[in-house]
Order: sequence, then C-alpha cells, then structure tokens
Amino acid sequence: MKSFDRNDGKLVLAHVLFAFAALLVGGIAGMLQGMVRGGTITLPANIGYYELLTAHGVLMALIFTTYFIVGFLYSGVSHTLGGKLLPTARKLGWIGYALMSLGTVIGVVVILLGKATVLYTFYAPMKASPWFYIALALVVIGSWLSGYGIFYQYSRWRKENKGKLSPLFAYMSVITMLLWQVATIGVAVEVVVQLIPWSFGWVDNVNVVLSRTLFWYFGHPLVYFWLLPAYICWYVIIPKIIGGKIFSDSLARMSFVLFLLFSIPVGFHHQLMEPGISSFWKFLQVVLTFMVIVPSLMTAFSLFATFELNGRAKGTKGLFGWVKVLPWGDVRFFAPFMGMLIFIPAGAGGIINASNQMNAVVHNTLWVTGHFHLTVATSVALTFFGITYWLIPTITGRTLTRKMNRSGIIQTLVWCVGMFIMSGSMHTVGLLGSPRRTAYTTYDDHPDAVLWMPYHVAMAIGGIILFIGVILIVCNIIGLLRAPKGETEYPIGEQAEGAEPTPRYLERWGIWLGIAVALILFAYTIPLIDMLRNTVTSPGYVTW
Ligand code: HAS
Ligand code: CU
Repeated sequence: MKSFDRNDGKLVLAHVLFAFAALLVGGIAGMLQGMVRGGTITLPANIGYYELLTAHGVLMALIFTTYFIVGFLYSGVSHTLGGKLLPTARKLGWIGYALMSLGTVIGVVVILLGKATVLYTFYAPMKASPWFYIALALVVIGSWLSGYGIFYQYSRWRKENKGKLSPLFAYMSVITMLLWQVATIGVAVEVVVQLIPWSFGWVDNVNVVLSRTLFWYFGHPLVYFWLLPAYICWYVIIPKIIGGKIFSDSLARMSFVLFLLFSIPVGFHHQLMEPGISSFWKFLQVVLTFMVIVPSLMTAFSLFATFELNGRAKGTKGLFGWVKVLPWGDVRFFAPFMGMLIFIPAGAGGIINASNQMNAVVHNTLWVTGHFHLTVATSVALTFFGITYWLIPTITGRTLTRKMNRSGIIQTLVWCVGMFIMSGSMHTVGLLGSPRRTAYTTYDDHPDAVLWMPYHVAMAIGGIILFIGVILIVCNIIGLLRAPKGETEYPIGEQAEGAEPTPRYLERWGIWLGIAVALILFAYTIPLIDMLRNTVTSPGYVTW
C-alpha cells in the first residue's frame, strides 16, 4: 500500500480542520438559537437571534461544506490521478484556501459585529455591510481556484494517459467542480453587479426579483455541490469498505452527468410563491426539477444493487439477506449508511416541496428547515463525518483504533437521535403552519401558536443533542490526530466483473457543457428579460 503524499496531506488536512472549526462555531450558534426559539433562554441584549441565525447558516451551509468538499476532492484526485498533486494544482489549492479563509474571517467578523444580519441567503432588499458581500466573493473566488487545480490535474492526467478511462473518483470531482463553476456565476453576478455597488451607496435601488433569481440560479445547484461529494463516497468508497464492488461505472458517471445537466435550470422551485415570474416558467422549471430527481433514484438503485451483489457473493439468501453481511460495526460504513437511509424521507420531502400546490402549504414554514436539516445536515454531514474517520488517519499516517471506531458509532447515533427529534418536530410543526426564520414569540397566545410551542421546545432539545454530537465529532477528530502511527488505506472501490465497459462519450465535456448551457438559456432567458424590462426596485433596509 502506497502512503499518502505528505505535502498533499497537509493541504487536505488544512481544509478538513477548517471545516470542523466552522462546524463547532456554527454549532454553538445553532444550539443557542434553538434554545431561544424554544423560549428556554434569552440572549444578552447585544446579541440578536437573527445574527446567530446568520452565523449558523453561513458557517454550516457555506463554510463547513465548501472546505470539507475541497479537501476531500483534492485527496481523491491526488490519490487516484498519479498519487500526488502536480505543483500547479497544489499551489492553486493553497491560494484558494488562503482566499477562502480571508473571506471567511472577514465575513464572520462582520456578522458578529451585527453589520450583516441578512441570513445565509442574504435576500435583498435587506442590506448588509458591503464587506459581507466582499467576503462572500472572496470565498467564491477562492473555491474557483481550488476547482482550477482539480481541472489542471485531471487534464494533465488525460494528456499523459491517452485513450485510458479516467478514475471514477476524479471524473466525479471534475463534474462537481464544473457544476460549481457554472452555478456560482449567478451569485457572482448578483453580488458584484447588484449588491456591492448598492451597499456602498453607489446606486440607490436594487432589482429585488432579479437578485433572488440570480441567487437561486446558484442556490439550488449549491445543494448538489454538497450532495455530489457524498455520492462520491456512496458510489466509490462504500463498495470497497463493505468488501463489495461498484455495480456499474457507466451508471455512476451517467448519474453525475444528469446532475450537471439538470441541477441548474431549476432555481424557480425556490420562488414558486414569489410574484414577478410567470407561471409558465415556474411550471417549466418544476418539470426540470422532477428530471433532477432521476439521478438520485439511479443512485438509490445502484446502491441497492451493490449491497445485494455483495450479499449474494457472500452466500446470503432471501430478499433482505444482504443486510446481514454489511459491516454494521464499522463507522466508515455506518455513518454514511445512516446518511443514505435518512436520504429516503429527506428526498421524499424535497419532492413534496417541488410540487407546486404542496409548496404553497410548506413554503416559508419550518417544514423547509426540517427538509434541509435532513438533507444537508444529516445525509451529507453524516457522510462527511464517516469519511473523516478514515481520511484523517490516511493523510496523517495513522490508524483508526477500535476505540475511536466505537466513539464514531456513538457520535453517529447521537446525531441521528438529535436530528430525529429536531427535524421531526420541524416537519410536523411546519405542517401546522409555524413559520421559519422567526425568533421566539407567542403570537399573543393565538390558538395556532399555542399548538406550536411544544414542538419548538422539542426542537431545542434536539438542537442540544446535536450540539453534543458536534462536541463528540470534534473530540473524535482530536483523537484521530493523536492516533497511533500506521498505514490506513484510501478505500477506492472497483467495478463488478462482467459489467459493460464505460462508453467514452461520457467524457466528452463539450457535449455535456453544451447541453447544460442550452438548458440554462432555455429556462432562464425569457424570465430574465422580463425581470430586466419590468423592473421593480427597492431601496435597502436594515431590518435588525
Ligand atoms: Fe431541497 C429547499 C426540492 C434535495 C437542500 N433544499 C431546500 C433548502 C435546502 C435544501 C438547504 O422544490 C432550503 C433553502 C432555503 O433556505 O430556502 N430538494 C428538493 C428536491 C430534492 C431536494 C426535489 N435539498 C435536496 C438536497 C439538499 C437540499 C440533496 C442538500 C444537500 N428543496 C426542494 C424545494 C425547496 C427546497 C422545492 C424549496 C422549498 C421552499 O418552498 O422554500 C431532490 O434532489 C431529492 C431527490 C432524492 C431522492 C432520494 C433518493 C434516495 C437515496 C438513498 C438510497 C438509500 C439506500 C439505503 C440505498 C429521490 C439515493 C437503504 C437501505 C436500506 C436497508 C433500506
Ligand atoms: Cu432547490
């Protein structure tokens, strides 16, 4: 077994540790805001509920995820494309890291100073300090450079390995980063062209519906930018960990291609209840949203196939015999598996959100908050935790001890229990009409609100359990950094024998990017022209 390149290990570790530092600070904010909303504590006068909520959203959804993803993708690209990053790729990785970190520090300071209480979606016409938007721009530009590093390593590998199929991990990393490049154009235009000039006072008004549309052009693919690295783990890593095989390399690649095509032209499903967009275009984007469910269903199918083939190879019988031979005691499997399992109801919730009429029931209620705590904060986060348990030992030349493995299983269970209570209450009380994004209020003891209160308290209890989960994962990481020296394998699965060879057109980037751009133009051109023609602008508001 070849050990992981030391210099690359440093780059990956820097990203992973930054990610978990963000998780810790974001987790503190999350627990406090849960308790405030449940009416169990009040904050000191100089800290606002919405300030904490902004810090929580930014640190968890934008910073924890992006750092972890960049670190994880770099590790796999280094491992599968030559065993070492090329100097240019590594340099781009470090410059990206520096820019993102500068942006994060500026952003967090501005939020904590109370100058940017605009939540992680920073909807206009709420107006933050310009430095908040500049900070966000730095994070995005940094992540672009990290993406270029991955493209560079991949294209050099392909030049030197003419005619060979690229490793699946690397291929998936390239798609993830391509999706990110195309998606972030929306938020970059929003921030640079609209929000920065406006918040500096160079222009007085902002086109609100345009800014939200540019945001969601980015905001939906953003959720797949979180999901795809988890899928890389499910497709590539998990088969190896369970001692099985990847069901089909072609199917895996095809599902990623479908994400590239369909995850961008669907942002309107976040704006179904907004005026200013005609129902025809909303309908069209809902249809495309249902298209983007397909690659997730393909993933579910493929995972079941991998599990079942693995069971059959080990002699299990019956419909569910394969369940018995899965390595339940191995946290590298157990944590991502719980992520998969929870993704079934989480994804079903998404399909409900995307259905126009039902969106009218759930939009802007705590149901949506429940939905994304199952998707990103459970399916994705648990998978990232599961990766961490082997990634840190691999890149630092250590081993995962039995004791650490057990702490990992306990951490996973704590997370699941906390999330079950918190997200379960959010879903239920959302259906009862309780709005999202609100601090504690009794609504003058209105009968509806009286009904909501116990759920809000349950949310706070779930939030406290989750915070214990955050502390446990941080302790586990400290444990991993001090684990005994040794070699830990980078688990990369292989395709099952007898599967069809992968068609080469899956790597013809021109075709896929071309179709993706065509779909985006189709879904967005006319609505954008409408928004530019019939502008309704607004001055900025500081609502906090
Ligand atoms: Fe979503 C709102 C629709 C997936 C995240 N979503 C959000 C927000 C976030 C978010 C953060 O259409 C809130 C944004 C805000 O602040 O306003 N979402 C969908 C749909 C999907 C979906 C159709 N969302 C995600 C994922 C996220 C995420 C993934 C993060 C990672 N979402 C919406 C809509 C809204 C929305 C509307 C707006 C709501 C509103 O009104 O504001 C789909 O992609 C889901 C497809 C998934 C599946 C599940 C497949 C299952 C698999 C697991 C297999 C398990 C195995 C193990 C094999 C169809 C792959 C089983 C083993 C056994 C032994 C049983
Ligand atoms: Cu979406």
